[in-house]
Amino acid sequence: MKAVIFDLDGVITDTAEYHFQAWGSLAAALSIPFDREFNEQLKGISRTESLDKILARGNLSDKFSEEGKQELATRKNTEYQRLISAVTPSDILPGIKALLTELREARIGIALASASKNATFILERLELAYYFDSVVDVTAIRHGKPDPEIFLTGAANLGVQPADCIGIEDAQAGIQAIKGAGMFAVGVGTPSQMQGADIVVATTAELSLSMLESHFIR
Ligand code: B16
Ligand code: MG
Repeated sequence: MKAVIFDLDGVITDTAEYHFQAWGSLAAALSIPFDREFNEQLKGISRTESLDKILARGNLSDKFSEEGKQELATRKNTEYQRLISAVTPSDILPGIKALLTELREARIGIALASASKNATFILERLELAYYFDSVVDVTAIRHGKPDPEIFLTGAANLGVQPADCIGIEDAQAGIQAIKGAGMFAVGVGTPSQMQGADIVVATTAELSLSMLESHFIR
């Protein structure tokens, strides 16, 4: 194992909850039903793809021009940025800071593969930017999760082979992307939400260097 490539939302910090709240406000304003089960489908996918799924659910896909959709996406992002502006290092999920410290000490590469255009801002708010050898620039990625491109780019940025990497994800689309990249996939959540993962942990508190090394198979 030469590198660990992390998802952000739902793995390093629970900004997944803020995405849920921000989309929930927009859906309510448009009278579109929105719940946690449906929200699972939005995890790991881009802002515009998320909006398309929400509008389709409300049968409103044809009601908005591209400009109108852009305006809705900006509205959601403004609310999301308001919520994440209050993020502090106390919002780092359990076990993550200790794992990052162990990985650095062991000189194992660390990359971030987040679909979020707000990822760098959030890492800075969490005071974790220092740990990352690479933060994949999502604006340069042509195909989002479940396509493996973002994880393959993370491995390339670190100069390691995909087979030597572990990817950690909380979304089904993310697990698919890790496996498509030929990496070992660690899922955070319930086994039913993490189909295809090589191992699943219920919470990030279970993650550590020794735990990852004991399960890792190339
Ligand atoms: P933004 P991840 C993803 O982050 C979220 O899971 C997903 O819900 C969100 O739509 C996407 O980022 C884009 O985020 O609107 O901030 O650009 O899980 O890949 O770290
Ligand atoms: Mg995620």
